Amino acid sequence: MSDHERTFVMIKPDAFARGIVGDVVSRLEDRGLKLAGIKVINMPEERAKEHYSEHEDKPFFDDLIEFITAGPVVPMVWEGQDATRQVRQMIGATDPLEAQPGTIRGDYALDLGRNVVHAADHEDEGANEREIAIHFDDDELIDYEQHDAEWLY
Ligand code: RTP
Ligand code: MG
Repeated sequence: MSDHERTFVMIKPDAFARGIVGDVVSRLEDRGLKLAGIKVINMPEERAKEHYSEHEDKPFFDDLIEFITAGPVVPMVWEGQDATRQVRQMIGATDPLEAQPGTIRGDYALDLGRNVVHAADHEDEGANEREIAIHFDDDELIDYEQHDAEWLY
C-alpha cells in the first residue's frame, strides 16, 4: 500500500471499437486517480504473449491473444492511494455476468472475452512493475504535481 502506487491498466480492443475509451478514462479520473502515462498502440503478438504469459497453458490463451491483438488498445498507468486495489474493484469481476452493476465491466460488458479493460492483479505482487515495463519506456511516464497550479481552483 502506498499513497503514490502506480498500476497498469489497459483498455481492450472491444472498448476502443465501441468508442468508450473516454468513458473508461473518465471513471478513473473521477475516482481521483492520476494519469501518469497513456498511448494508443496495436499490440504486437509477442508482447501480448508476454503480457498474458501467466495464462499460456490455459485453453483460452490463443483466443485471448487473437482478441488483444485484433485492434487498437490503450495502455495506461494510473497513480494514487492503493491504486491497484481501487482499480480492480472499479473494474469488477472477470466474467461480466458476475461483475456488479456500477463496475466498469458490470456497466459496459456482456461477454467474458470482451470485457473492456485489463488491470494488473493486486494479488500478484510483481504484476505492476512487470506490466509497466512491458508496455512503457521510462520516459513515457510523467511525474507531476496535480494541484500546484495557480489557475486550478
Ligand atoms: P485481465 O487480466 O484481462 O484484466 O482479466 P482478469 O485479471 O479479470 O482475468 P484473468 O483471469 O487474468 O483472465 C484474462 C482474460 O482472459 C479471458 N478469460 N477467458 N474462457 C475463459 O474461461 C476465460 N477466462 C479468462 C478474459 O477475457 C480475461 O479478462
Ligand atoms: Mg488478469
